[in-house]
Amino acid sequence: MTDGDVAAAVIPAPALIEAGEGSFTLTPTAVLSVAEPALLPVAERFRADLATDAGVSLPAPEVAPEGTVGSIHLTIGGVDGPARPTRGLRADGADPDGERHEVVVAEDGVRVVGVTAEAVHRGLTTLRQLAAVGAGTLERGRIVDAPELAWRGLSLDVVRWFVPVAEVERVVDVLSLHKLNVLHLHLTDNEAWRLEIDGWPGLTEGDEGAYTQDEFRHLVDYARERFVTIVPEIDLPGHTAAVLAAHPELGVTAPTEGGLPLRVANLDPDRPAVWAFVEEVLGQLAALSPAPFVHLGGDEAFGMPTDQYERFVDRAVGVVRGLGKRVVGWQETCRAEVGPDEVVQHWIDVGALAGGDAAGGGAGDRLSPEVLDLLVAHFGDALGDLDRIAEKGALLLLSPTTTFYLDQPHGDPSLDPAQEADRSRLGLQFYGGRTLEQLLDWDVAAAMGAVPPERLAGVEAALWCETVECAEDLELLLLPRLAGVAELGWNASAPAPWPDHRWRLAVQAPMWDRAGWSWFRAAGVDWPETEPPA
Ligand code: TNX
Repeated sequence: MTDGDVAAAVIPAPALIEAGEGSFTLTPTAVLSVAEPALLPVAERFRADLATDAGVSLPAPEVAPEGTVGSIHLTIGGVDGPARPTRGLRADGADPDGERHEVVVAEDGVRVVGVTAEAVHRGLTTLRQLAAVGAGTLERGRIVDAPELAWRGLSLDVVRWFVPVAEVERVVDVLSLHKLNVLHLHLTDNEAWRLEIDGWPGLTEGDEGAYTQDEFRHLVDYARERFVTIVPEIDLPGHTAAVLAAHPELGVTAPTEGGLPLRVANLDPDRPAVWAFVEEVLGQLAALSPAPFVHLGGDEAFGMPTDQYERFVDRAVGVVRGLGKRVVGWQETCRAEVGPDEVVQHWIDVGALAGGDAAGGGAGDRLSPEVLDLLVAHFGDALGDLDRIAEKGALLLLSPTTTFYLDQPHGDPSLDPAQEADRSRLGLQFYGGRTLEQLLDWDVAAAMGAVPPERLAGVEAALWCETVECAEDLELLLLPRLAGVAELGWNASAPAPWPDHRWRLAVQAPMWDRAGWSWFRAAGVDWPETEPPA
């Protein structure tokens, strides 16, 4: 099968595609059947999605006895191949090899087999995309697929712009459509605190929004139904100006240095009241969130003496462990006592910051020497962090800015003049632009430095919302780049080449329109109709 065939029009690109002859058309009289009741919710989800994606209404799913195969039949069972096993860490603690599935489109119907209910859902996601592209008609053939990396996520800043619950749901929908499986919610920062904590009303008072604990539970359930795990982050000990505004006795704030937005706002580990606060917050969060991981932040504790920072992180890690959870922390936490149980999220591209890289150019070109000195002084330590992670045997989550930061401005011009105006406003201009093609140009092995392959948890994109003012802004930064991120996680060692990905984006775009998402019409892709690459 060539990439010109409709069966290949799937993002991320499947591991194995075998073409058949002819096609099968989904009609309202098709029977949607499941081999066991556990698959009914998965089938219901598919039915609802398909109505939006392809305008096809299937009847309600039914449990069919062994041997009675409906037009679309779903089973949990063994799947042979592709040879590559999924590696990495699951954010929900499940077996990494639980997403393997097979989709067979034959003359008389469709069969989806997955090793778990989640794997069946991933196969049905392939089917959604194919049905949307073919307007309900599926090319015959067989797809066998599994992701290369187990943790494939998005870190979403809900602080700088308060992302309403309904918009978080839409982000989950976009993640699920691209087979991404983690939504990391950055819930607290200098500007605000976005989760209500019982007994601490001052944290959220006066802000334009915060999630109630019930809303948080709702989001966890909404995401779980779409096989996305929510990992919550409380950013400590830096980035805590919102805490210190309400409770100045807990730490130290200082004016911004050198005209840079490097805010000093740190909780002080040597004040006993800090630990009453941290234990209460993390205790409530651990009770609220079913995920085995809690993200402790740990980034950019500007102005905090190193020994104090390490003391803080060590004790906070102990608090999380004591609550029966495991820790994720931003890169800087690898300088404290993290070990094989902890996940360290690597983000600082020192090379790109100071000198620039071949593809994107560096921030160094756009900063004054004084400012650059300040940054290099703070971020200089970052050069040794991959070695520290390797030495300590911690797990590595890859989010290097140059590839995974979706708050970089779009590097491509837009075909839509209104979006071309948005482009100069959206994303931090500091970074320079990144094109869709540059995004795909990534070497996972190089990004890991000395960390051995078996310690790689996975990848996460990050969307920081300093420049976001509405849902449309957020979606314009997200799409279509998130589709590229999905490609890098699913096929980390061998992502689809740009001409293939570019074609897939173009054929998928009408589906985004049907869902009502805003997306960036990057020049260089032939939206929305295109000829397959030669
Ligand atoms: C650094 S990345 C931050 C965020 C900013 C971001 C802007 C990280 C762990 N911290 O607070 O929003 O840069 O790209």
